[in-house]
Amino acid sequence: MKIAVMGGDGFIGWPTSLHLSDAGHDIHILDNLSRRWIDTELGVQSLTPMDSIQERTRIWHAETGRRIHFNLIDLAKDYELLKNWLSEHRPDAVIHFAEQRAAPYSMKSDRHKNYTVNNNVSATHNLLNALTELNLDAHLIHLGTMGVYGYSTVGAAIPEGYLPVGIETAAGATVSQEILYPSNPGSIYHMTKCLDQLLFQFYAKNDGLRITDLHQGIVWGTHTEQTRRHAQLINRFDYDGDYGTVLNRFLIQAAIGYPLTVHGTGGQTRAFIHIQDSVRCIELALRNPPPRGARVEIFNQMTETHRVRDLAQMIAGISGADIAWLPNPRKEAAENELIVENEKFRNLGLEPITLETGLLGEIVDVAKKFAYRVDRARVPAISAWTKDIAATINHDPEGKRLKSVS
Ligand code: USQ
Repeated sequence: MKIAVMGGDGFIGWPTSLHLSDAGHDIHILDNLSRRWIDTELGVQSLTPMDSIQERTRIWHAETGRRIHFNLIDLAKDYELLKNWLSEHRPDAVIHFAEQRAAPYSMKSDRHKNYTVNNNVSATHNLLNALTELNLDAHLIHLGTMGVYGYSTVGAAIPEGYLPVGIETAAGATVSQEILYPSNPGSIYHMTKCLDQLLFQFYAKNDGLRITDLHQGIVWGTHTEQTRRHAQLINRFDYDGDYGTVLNRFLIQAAIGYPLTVHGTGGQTRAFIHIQDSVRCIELALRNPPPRGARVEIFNQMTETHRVRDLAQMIAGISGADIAWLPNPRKEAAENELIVENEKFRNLGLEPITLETGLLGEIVDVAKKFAYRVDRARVPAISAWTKDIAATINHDPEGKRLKSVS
């Protein structure tokens, strides 16, 4: 299959490109390299040393004989370039990762809110618009988020996208329908993914586009089978307060002797998936497109749920790290339960990698190897969700803002 990977230079886009190239597909990355520019803006770098995209693809070719093509295109701004590329190449599938994906970054300032909304919504709409205009029947796979649902449950599992409801008619009868599960975003970033859902719903209905939306949990790990093959194929690995995600952050913190940064009581329960499973799920979705004219196919791309404090306590137990109970910079429920349905990927053959699988040690080893690259001052998460919360957050790095250490 000829596959366009939008955002193929990013944390999941790169291992996905390698995985699908390895499986024999013809991979074309379209990327504006914005993550690299954001690193420069924030003055942080990936824990792992990353080569340029051109160098990475050169190494992949030298290792495997397979080509991954790279095109510098900004989906949100270069509509004509995007349309011309799609028209010339007519891919069989398009995988869309080309969005700003960090909740804390999206909440940093009014400028970051504007950027995230403009970038994410325009990128998605430009893509849908171009596919429609070109009559291109490519299967579009989008990397969405579990965060579209919010995280609280009413004691029932969160279904895969659609909620069955009964609506009372004026005549007193009950009509059964399946509606998109009510959106409940917790950040500007998550809000853009909710808006994406509506764009997908419209274009599937109006133009018959074949769309799969993957509602993914928090990804942990860094290596996949292909990124392990050569030192220069290594994936990026974020540890900073904006782009680092909770479990990877805790593992890196444990490796460098930094107290584990639990926000609030750590009672937040979230869904998780290992990066190797993430790329496997994308391949499974690719093999199982919805038919033309069908509603958007939605999968919950997660394999287990955990409470933040349980993760911290588990990692502290393994590593001897301290836990820092910090004031929460986010506006989110202090405690929540989370039950999620994920039968669809399991029925397609996914055998999940779980926290017990023993890969935690591998991540700590990667972190120790590159610990010299960590700027400890960039570990705290200081992007506050509201002006009131911002006023209570002390920006002093390491320890000085800790409420208590246990
Ligand atoms: N948290 C801590 N300490 C930290 C970092 C985070 O306690 O040092 C807490 C946060 O307050 C939050 C939870 O851990 O309650 C998760 O935070 P996160 O930064 O790991 O994840 P999040 O901001 O939700 O975003 C990440 C990805 C995003 C993806 C989402 C999936 O950056 O692209 O969509 O996970 S989900 O969380 O299921 O919505």
